[in-house]
Amino acid sequence: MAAYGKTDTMIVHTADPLNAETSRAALAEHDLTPADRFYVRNHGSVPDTDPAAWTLRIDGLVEQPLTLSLDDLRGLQRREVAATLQCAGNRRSGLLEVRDIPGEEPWGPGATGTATWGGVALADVLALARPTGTATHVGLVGADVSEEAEPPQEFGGSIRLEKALRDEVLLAYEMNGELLPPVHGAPVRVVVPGYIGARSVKWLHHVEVRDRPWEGFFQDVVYRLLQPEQEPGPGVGTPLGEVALNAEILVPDHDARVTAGPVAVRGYAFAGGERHVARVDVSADGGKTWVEADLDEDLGRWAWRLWSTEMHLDRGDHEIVVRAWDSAAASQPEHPGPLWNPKGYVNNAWGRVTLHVA
Ligand SMILES: Nc1nc2c(c(=O)[nH]1)N[C@H]1C(S)=C(S)[C@@H](COP(=O)(O)O)O[C@H]1N2
Ligand SMILES: [Mo]
Repeated sequence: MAAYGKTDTMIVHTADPLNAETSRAALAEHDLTPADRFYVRNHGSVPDTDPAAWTLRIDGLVEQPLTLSLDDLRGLQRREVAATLQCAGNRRSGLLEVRDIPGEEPWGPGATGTATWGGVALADVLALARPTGTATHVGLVGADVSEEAEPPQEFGGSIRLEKALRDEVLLAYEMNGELLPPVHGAPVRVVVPGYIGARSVKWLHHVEVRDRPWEGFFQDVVYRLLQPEQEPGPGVGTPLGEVALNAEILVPDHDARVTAGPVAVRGYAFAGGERHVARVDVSADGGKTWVEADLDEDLGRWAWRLWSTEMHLDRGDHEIVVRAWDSAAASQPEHPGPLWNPKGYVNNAWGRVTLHVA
């Protein structure tokens, strides 16, 4: 872990490629997740990328194909966005309790984190290349080769041109005011605020402007929502994009022992796409009655809201649940049962922890 600059409180799912999530306690400590505890989701080994030799190729449906160096990129206007990244497999463990999901890791609620990202707008780079009138999608390709893919290939994906032209979508070379760490995609990664983490391609080296979505494995086969009876295959299911409203309890930890009386409860809520978190409720009686939690400082429209409240708990075992509401007055499903899907994505059922109160 230390080799990747991570604290030893990370929960490691696989060592190579490194896949590790932040513990609930570590996630609750900061509105902006420090890089040393930010989750890592890798489909291949971290590639060697020498910043001095790095180039970014922009081609496809553009009038002016380009190759940019890191200095070229740094010469463009610097922008900064506070944005939450969240893996589509965040909280998969809740779906695994419903039914097995072979071949997928049991991520808990820590496959998410929030950082400030510094870099240039993808829109500013596209403006130099000038997409043609037939362009509708922007392909994003990383330098890591994934052996999990069929056939093995570089990690890639795409977003619609409309999203790519919005100024929140960054080619980031900084994370929380420091140089982007190698394991998070140095020298340059994409950050697509409001979208599943998979679209925020790390170790970016190629941007391909297209008239259709990316046809690589990580967009066309996986990171798609399947019906329970469907099997993954090219074009099967619905591609995932915007993150669904979700919330989780971080403190106290699941299965914690706490003292009867006032108990501080804290967690996160995140609304993807254009929506924001409007309200967070916590219940100690399975949702019969709810207490409205206090929201932490608003870090901007692309970031989660941490929240906290105090609950008075008597002795005994209690289940505490949380649900959020977004700016469209939508809330979350109570149980993960109906959400089960063969790859285990998008568990946005109520957050839950069991507490032993003595
Ligand atoms: N090149 C590349 N980019 C990638 C990935 C990857 O394996 N390779 N994983 C994606 C997934 S699934 C997620 S959730 C985020 C995780 O970003 P992080 O490791 O910086 O937290 O990166 C995305 N970008
Ligand atoms: Mo992910």
